[in-house]
Amino acid sequence: MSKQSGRGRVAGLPEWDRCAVMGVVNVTPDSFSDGGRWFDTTAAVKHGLELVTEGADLVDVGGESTRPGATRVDEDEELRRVVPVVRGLASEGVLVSVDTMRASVAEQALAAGAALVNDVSGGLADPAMIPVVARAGAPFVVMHWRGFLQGGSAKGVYGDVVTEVLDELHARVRAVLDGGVSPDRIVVDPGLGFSKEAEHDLVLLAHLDRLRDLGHPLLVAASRKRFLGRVLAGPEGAPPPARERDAATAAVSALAAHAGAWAVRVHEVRATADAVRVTRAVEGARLGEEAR
Ligand code: PMM
Repeated sequence: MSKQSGRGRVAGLPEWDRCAVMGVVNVTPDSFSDGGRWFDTTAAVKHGLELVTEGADLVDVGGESTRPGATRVDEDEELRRVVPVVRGLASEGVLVSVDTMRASVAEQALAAGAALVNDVSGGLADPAMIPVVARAGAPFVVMHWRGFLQGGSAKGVYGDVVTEVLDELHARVRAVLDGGVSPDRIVVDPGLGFSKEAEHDLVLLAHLDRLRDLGHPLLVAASRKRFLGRVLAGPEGAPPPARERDAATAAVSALAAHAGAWAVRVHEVRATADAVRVTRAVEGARLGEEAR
């Protein structure tokens, strides 16, 4: 994908003429951002369908919280949470992404109708992940990840965060390609909030153009994250709770769409669906001027 060719296209998925919207369904009792309200198959499927009605192009289903300090769920429990929700949404014609670090969950979710694998570890957490994705010919989100310890640890120390994230993502993309995943099915993601402080997330957002130089469609997942709480709180204040960060999330969606992101991943879809459409309309107006 050249810089000129826009936000890029992912083989095996539809092509949108704007930044796509990925709605989040966390099927977890302990998610920091939606408090496990959808911890039930029927409620989770219903919520996913509502997100589509609100304008989600894809729905990302996850059964394991990745928040700092969260304990891992065991494999059977993750399968039990995720697979029926994937099946339920896919059977309704929803384009489903599965958010997992486990190859077994990815494999069973793909068999249940998932169209995309979203692995926050970029294939690092489970050595069987890349072979499973390659064999299935599935699109794969490769996120920047430095391991299970997050925030406050040495893993969150950077000299030049943009260059280091770029280099580390580049190395992961190489490993994924070497493992047989086709280049036109790889999506990259800076991993906002993962081993990163608020200032790192902001610098990465300021340089999405450099992340696009990796040559793969870019996913930006800022929704309700800590750095937004910090920005909204100001230097002295207390950060608002996750649920009160949706307007700030929509602002990031517009910025990311304008910077050429392929997709944004959000919990509250409606405002972001509007943001990406307004961004598209402004881009259309500019293209119209340039054509005149
Ligand atoms: N962040 C969370 C979960 N999954 N997937 C991708 N690709 N990128 C992210 O930054 C990311 C993710 C954080 O968890 P949440 O859904 O509970 O906010």
